[in-house]
Amino acid sequence: MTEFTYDLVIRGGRVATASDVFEADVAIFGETIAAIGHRLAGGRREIDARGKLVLPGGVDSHAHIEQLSAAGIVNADTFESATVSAAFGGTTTVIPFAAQHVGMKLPQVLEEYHALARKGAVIDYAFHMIIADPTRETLETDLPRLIKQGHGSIKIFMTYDRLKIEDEPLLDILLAAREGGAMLCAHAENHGIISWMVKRLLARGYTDPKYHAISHARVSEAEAFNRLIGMAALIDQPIMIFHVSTAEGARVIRDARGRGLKVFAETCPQYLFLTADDLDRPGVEGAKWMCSPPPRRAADQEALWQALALGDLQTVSSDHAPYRFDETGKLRAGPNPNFKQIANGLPGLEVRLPLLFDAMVSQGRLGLEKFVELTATAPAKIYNLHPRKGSIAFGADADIGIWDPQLEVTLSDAMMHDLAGYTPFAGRKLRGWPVTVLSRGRVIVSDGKRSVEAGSGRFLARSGGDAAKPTGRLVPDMDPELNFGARLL
Ligand code: DUC
Ligand code: ZN
Ligand code: ZN
Repeated sequence: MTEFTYDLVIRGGRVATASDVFEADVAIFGETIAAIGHRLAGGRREIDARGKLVLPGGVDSHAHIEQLSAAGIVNADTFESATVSAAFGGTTTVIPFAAQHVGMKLPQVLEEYHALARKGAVIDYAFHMIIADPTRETLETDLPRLIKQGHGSIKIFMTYDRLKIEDEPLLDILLAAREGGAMLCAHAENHGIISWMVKRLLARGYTDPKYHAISHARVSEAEAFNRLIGMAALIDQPIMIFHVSTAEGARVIRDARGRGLKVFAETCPQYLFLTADDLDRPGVEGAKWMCSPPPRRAADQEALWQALALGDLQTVSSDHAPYRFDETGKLRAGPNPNFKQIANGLPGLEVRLPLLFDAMVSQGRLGLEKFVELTATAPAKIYNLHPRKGSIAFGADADIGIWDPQLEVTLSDAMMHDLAGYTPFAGRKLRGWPVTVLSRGRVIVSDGKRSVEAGSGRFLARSGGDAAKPTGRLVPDMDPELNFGARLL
């Protein structure tokens, strides 16, 4: 009888991390990477990866799954469909949301989302906790306990009628995050500017989806970023600014980071590959391209690429938020809704990595190591999932995408595995595709076939980690040495 040293050996591929690319065999024992080297001993199963790239599975740190959204409806996907679609696109870790709405108790919210994920998820997951009702019970009793139980990040919205947090409670939440050691993530847009623009556009009969993009005036982003950064600096609380869409927004972040503030930020494929012109289609078809913030201009795309290159933005997430183009989703208010009646969001878990691979590796923009960094290693580090997730390293979970860098794929609605029924990127021809995907050593997708059970994904308990640690530098107003001795933190 043959004795095998490893359970699986991926042989002869080019391995990439955020810092290096090298030829090696990768051996897996159980759920983790047991060896990386040349001529490794045999595995019970072997995968010939010659001519292929062996990359860490993607970490998508911003996705709305089976979630009660700002529009008051649940996204099109289940945890099963969303995570299967993620797996087909090479993503093996996802951080969706457990969304509190006004009147809801946070522990119960968490329980419900955990139950959904336990039943459906096929890849590993953590949760960001959305806080929309910052009562004393939520902030003083529930939140500290839930953070300790492994929910190391909080999300707030500065806009949306149902969810928005005003400045004063936002300071309370920043302080609660600081005390619990959690990261504070934000959807930062100025609510007043957007509402004012919406009312005037609708009153003048500008109702088509393309006016959604106009209603989110560019200044609404930079203004909210500045205000949030100022409040976070007052509390000395690290923040993550979600879905940066404008050149001005990226500049605000660059300036804050230049001043030594712990401000992290992401953008998404829709801001790198789409523009507001994509919403300009006959009838309400443009609804399929409606998200908030909206896609902007070609010059913003360039500014965002530059911000990624410089490190001003550290990650690219999908902001997957799928709604069907029918009466259950985008057309819930009827066949001819005005833009304000249309749910915001795009499906994107499956195409995030292939779109970025094509641009960054096949077309050469920023290169393979940076692709790995932005899509896997950096989000794993920021959300304290590294070194278990986000890299190919000894002892890491064997979450791996084996990519055929030459495979050409034309994106189509029919090939998607989520339940949105369309992709806003249909028709794009991409080079490079993940042909085999492993999660904790299990092959979960291979040559277009799924081989994983619903509910086999695991919850990743995590604290806020290093990224969420305050700098320890207090602004004068908060520093007892400089504010007549008042202790406010
Ligand atoms: N905007 C959000 O704020 N969340 C989900 C998707 C979107 O477009
Ligand atoms: Zn958002
Ligand atoms: Zn979002």
